[in-house]
Amino acid sequence: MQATLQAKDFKSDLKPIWCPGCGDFGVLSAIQRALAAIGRPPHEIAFVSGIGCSSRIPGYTTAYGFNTIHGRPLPIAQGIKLAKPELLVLAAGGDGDGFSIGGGHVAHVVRRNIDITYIVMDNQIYGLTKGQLSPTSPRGLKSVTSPYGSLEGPINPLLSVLAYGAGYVAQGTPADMAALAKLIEDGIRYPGFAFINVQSPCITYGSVDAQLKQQKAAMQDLRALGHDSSNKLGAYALAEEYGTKLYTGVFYRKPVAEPTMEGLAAERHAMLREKALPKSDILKLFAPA
Ligand SMILES: Cc1ncc(C[n+]2csc(CCOP(=O)(O)OP(=O)(O)O)c2C)c(N)n1
Ligand code: SF4
Repeated sequence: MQATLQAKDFKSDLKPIWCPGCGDFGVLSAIQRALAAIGRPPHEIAFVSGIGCSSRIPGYTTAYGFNTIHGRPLPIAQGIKLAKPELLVLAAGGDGDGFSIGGGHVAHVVRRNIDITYIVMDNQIYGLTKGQLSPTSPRGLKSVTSPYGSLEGPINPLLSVLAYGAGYVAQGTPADMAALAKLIEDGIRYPGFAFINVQSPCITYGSVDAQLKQQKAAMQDLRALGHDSSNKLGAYALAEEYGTKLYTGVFYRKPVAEPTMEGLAAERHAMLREKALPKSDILKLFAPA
């Protein structure tokens, strides 16, 4: 029998090179705790990321990791899950990775409902490339690419993923690591695509109002507010407040999960296998009439 796993079993020997105080340290610990609670050994987990400070995260775990190209963790994670449905597949990255260059992939992973848990470390800035505007930066933000304040409004990741039809949409922060670990665990247990937006502060280039101390004061737990996570319209209304209020918890959890694409694909393969010609007869298809 498998010995009980602990968070330290998911900690690799690599020392994170994030700036001291970066929110991603807390996200890493929360993921390690969640994986220990799930209890699948590291070799049964594929952890895919894009490029960015946040996307270094798989390397700091003992799971199989794939640091792909900027904006491409979701297509690669989908391919892995379809090829090896028995694996637990996680995808992670930054807000730029997920909602700017990679934004076009989100709708499609949602509509396919592939059983992947996608964690976005949303620091509202490009951290790795030294502080350019990101798609979730607030309007007016002064950055190296917007020295007089940005003219653009942010996209709303919670609202867009809800509108695409995701079955599990949550938000957390490393300011409450135990709650974040629980959200990640729930997302992994949800049988379908799960999205967790994490307000993970960039202490070097990010806004001073979004640091852990300010988050601790601002966060409001959705359950404590009486939100019923099966109420989709209620979830939309709360998600509208992205950027103004820091709601944490599950915005929406589909009460009855829909079939996953890897499940449907397995059924289709079984059906086609029944009708398939024996290998020895395949060449007969090309025989002249
Ligand atoms: C195709 C491509 N375009 C641009 C880049 C440069 N680049 C690397 S990381 C990054 C953005 C990082 O921001 P984010 O995804 O929000 O992650 P963070 O570093 O803030 O965690 C960019 C633009 C790249 N590596 N590849
Ligand atoms: S630049 Fe920002 S996001 Fe990157 S490691 Fe430093 S604090 Fe974290």
